[in-house]
Amino acid sequence: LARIPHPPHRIPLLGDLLGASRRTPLQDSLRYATELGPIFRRKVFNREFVFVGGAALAADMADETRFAKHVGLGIANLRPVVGDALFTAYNHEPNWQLAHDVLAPGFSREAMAAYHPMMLDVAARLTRHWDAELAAGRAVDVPGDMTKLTLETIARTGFGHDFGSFERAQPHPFVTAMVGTLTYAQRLNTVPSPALVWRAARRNEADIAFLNRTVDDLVRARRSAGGGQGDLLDRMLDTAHPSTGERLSALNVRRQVVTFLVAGHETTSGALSFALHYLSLDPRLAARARAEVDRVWGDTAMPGYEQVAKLRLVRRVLDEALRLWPTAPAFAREATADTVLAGEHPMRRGGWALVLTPMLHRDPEVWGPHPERFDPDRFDAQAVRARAPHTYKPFGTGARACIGRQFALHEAVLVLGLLLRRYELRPDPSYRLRVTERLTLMPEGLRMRLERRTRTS
Ligand code: MNH
Repeated sequence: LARIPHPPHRIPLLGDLLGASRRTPLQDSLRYATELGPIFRRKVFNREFVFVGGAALAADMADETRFAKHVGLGIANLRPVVGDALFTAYNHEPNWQLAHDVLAPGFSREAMAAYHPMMLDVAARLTRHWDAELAAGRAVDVPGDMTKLTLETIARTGFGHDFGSFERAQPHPFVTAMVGTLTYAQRLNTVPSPALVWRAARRNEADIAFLNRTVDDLVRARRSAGGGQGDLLDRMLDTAHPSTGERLSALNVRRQVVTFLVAGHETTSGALSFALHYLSLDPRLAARARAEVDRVWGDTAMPGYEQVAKLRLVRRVLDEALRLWPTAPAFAREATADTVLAGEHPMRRGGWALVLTPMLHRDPEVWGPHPERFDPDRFDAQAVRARAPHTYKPFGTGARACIGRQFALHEAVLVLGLLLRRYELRPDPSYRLRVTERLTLMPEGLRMRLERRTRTS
């Protein structure tokens, strides 16, 4: 450990807490990474954490024969909420493999093609809302509306449920409770729990109870309806493991539903918001992307499932937004046996480090001298082929990588295509990107004006 640099002004007891912000721990760590290099440590009270932002180190940690997911920090803080559900399960917990095998077919091509018409339906609710805002001369609340869209999409496709988000002036209380638990879980990293005021802990318990109640109602409704159309919830309730015949317990189903409702919308909402931010700042890029949508989709009101993946530039815009702001901005890896990281740093079995994805995605060795520049052409086929493996990880890595990746990409490309085809995006000239953190990243206060598009071609 001694060879790993740390911030210069360590105070006894508090460690490197000085100058650290409780609200933006990730962006703090990014600042440290710039000063301290590709690997560094931070001490918070008596706990020492190792952070990795360099591409060579992160690539070594992607080696599944020596490293695996580590459930620590923010993720471990979510265990009281979702226990051994897919995202928060320890590698050795049997419910991980069980749920993974039962739920993976819910993300197959065939499953995705069945979700597609529902995704179009939810997107139409967004454009109706945006048309109304436009007609009223109002700017739109981008992250707020993207959250409505993505929550309705996962609720509808996965669980046959409608939260009615677009019919509400305020976010659905499910979202408020979710933001509460995510924020609380993040705060537990930077403040030791005894110092947390009793009220925050109580509030968190109330939030968890609300999430559980919402989900229990939803599950009860499905059971009394005698099943749905073969969605994720049907899989959770009725599908036995293909080889062991085992089923998810009722408690585990509840934890999976909460997991999927949260993991299935919060990060996609941020990704769409960042992409729209960069598109609004670059009218020439937006015009190129729009021309692609016109060329591939024409005037088809309902682009088909197959038409979505054909929007190559729109997809690159999304990839590039997730490069600069991977909305699940870190993942932890632990050594599965004593090993030496990158031939340099000895690690004991169980020792772990946090990979800071936004740093990895800015390593000049990989991304060149101007990594801050937004440039979707970094993802054209030739550039991708030329890049070293394990240098782009917005969806994590290995066996525990994101199960919803294709779902998120399909939904986001579809929606960006529909929005580009319908509107011109006018940024608020006074807006400066500010990123809020609640384990995930979101552009704070992003509003923009719309114009109905007049087709020129
Ligand atoms: Mn998702 C795991 C990022 C969309 C459900 N997701 C992960 C991980 C990252 C991630 C990173 C790995 C975390 C870790 O190693 O500790 N996920 C994203 C991003 C988007 C996203 C950036 C959108 C953009 N995720 C989705 C969607 C769903 C989903 C959509 C569900 C519909 N993700 C999951 C689940 C896991 C996960 C479930 C846990 C998988 C496992 O451990 O087996």
